[in-house]
Amino acid sequence: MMCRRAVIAALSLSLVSSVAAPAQPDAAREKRIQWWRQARFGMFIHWGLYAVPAGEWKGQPIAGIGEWIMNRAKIPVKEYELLAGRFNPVKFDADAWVRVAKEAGQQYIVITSKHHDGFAMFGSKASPYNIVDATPFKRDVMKELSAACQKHGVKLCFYYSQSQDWHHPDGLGNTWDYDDAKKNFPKYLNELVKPHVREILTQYGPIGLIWFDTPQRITREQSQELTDLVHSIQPDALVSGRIGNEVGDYRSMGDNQIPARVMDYDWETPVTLNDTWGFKKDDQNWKSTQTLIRQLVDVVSKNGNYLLNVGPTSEGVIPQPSVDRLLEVGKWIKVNGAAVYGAQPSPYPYEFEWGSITAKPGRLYLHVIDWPKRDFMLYGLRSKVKSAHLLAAPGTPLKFMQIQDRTAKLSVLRITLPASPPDKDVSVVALELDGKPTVETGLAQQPDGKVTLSPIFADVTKAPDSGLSIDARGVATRWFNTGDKLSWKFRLYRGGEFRVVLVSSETRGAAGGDNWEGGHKVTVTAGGQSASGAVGDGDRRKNARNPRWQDVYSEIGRVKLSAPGMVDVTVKADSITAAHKMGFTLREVQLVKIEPNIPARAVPAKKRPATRRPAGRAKSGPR
Ligand code: JFZ
Repeated sequence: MMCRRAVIAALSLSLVSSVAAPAQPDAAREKRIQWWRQARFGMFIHWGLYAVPAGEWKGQPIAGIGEWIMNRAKIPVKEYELLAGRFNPVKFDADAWVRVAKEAGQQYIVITSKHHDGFAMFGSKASPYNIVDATPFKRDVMKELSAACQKHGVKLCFYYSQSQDWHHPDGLGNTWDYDDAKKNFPKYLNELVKPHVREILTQYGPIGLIWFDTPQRITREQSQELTDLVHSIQPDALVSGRIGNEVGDYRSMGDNQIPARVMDYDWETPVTLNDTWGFKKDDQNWKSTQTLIRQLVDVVSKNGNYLLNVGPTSEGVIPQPSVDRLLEVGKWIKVNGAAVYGAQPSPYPYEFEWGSITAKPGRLYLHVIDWPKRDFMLYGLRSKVKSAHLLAAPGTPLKFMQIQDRTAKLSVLRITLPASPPDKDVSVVALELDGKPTVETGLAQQPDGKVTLSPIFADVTKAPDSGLSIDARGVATRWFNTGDKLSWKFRLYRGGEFRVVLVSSETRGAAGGDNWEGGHKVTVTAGGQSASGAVGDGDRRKNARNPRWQDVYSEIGRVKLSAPGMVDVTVKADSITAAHKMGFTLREVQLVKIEPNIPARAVPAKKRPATRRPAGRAKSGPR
């Protein structure tokens, strides 16, 4: 029997490869994806029979995500079916749900029409195992949601589990009731999936997209057939990347995964507000509002959409902590929405520690999270800035200057900001430019002196039998081989002495579990000098962009670099500990300048005219 960890690893691997290939680039797709690119922010709703047990079975808490309880507790079909008789969401109010999404600024709703448990949350003729025929509630909640969505101008979309169906004898995933070897998967596709897909596309008006999931062993022909079926009924409906076999209209990242760079294709990340999709009564591990806004702008800055989940209760209520956070995000969006809706990715391919950048024609938006103590500085912007203001204070222009440093071949934008940020979470500076944003796109040192090198930008040299791969987050994983090597080139603007810091990362989502190992000896060579040391676990920090993962910082030495110019960096492991089969996991290499680039006094003090110095106070130091 495979242990659970291995199952999860296998699942994520298969999905990552299934979503990594190009989506179809045809004209029909270009047309149907326009609204989605404009929308940028959606609400995911996981709602089904699993909300009844809410994470507990026969008095026992069941570990893992709530909607997987049937699988995790190996609940027989006959027993699980009884939950339908107890599903009576008397407090369900479609209009109230859609109003929450609307207030939060979410432009589309993706709701589970059928999850892996096989229960249809819509009225269906294809099978009686559905909310209208099998529950005391008897209402077609999707009809009500469709009406509310049309009223409020929110796009309705459906999640549909096309491969896993733990209820149908020929669907995938249920091995405790049905013999996997005897399954007739095409029969299940023909008898249930296609009729279901036809129903959800004909009974509820225009549908924004169908969010297929976990393709598993669906073939390319089968994925294509379902995609064609969707487009034949509603040509404007998108198909998610998780239809499998690269036939979707856009790609899905792994759950809660945000890549470390701007992607040149359309993608979406589904994100949980706590640690489950379907409601679990004991899960109170809520993300902070700041994390949510930070992730939203980070995703948009990298060319993606942010699909944020709620898991309503079996009574039909969205948990209050979810509503509270969504409404706070909505307040932020009311002020800053111009930097999100229809926004294009950052012209810089890489991340900034202080926040994120989004763009529009003739505009850049700086989403500042770490409010600077002094001036805000940005390197590498070539476009001329015409004006700057905070979105929170549209009538108040900000002072700024743009200078060219000839020796460093460097353009510096310096903006004078108020002492405290207008928003406690994320404050947005809008820059009006003299045209389309143009920047130096190469990896470069930042104004704080630091250089950050992500494996996602590295040249990878692999030993012949290496399994090294860069995961969807940009973390180098499966690094077991001392013959593997990553290398980068970056532009150094200001030289000096640098700490060499390795940022290692947890490899699996489960916080605090067995998901990291250290003890490796690693050598970094930068500008011809080397630093070697061990990856230890002394300095653990939650990742600022995704607190789900902890990062482990190890300073392994120092190097001196002289500027300006291009610097080569390589990283190699001299020995790797792999007792727990994780090995060396590298999120980034940092070169941290000991003296920051910004002098203590950013703007030189003006020479005061001698005549105005108060008499009798000879307090000034040496001139
Ligand atoms: C799938 C479902 O199994 C889950 O219940 C939920 O609906 C979620 C949104 O999608 O779970 C996944 C899918 C992909 C990955 C991990 C979990 N992945 O790529 O890492």
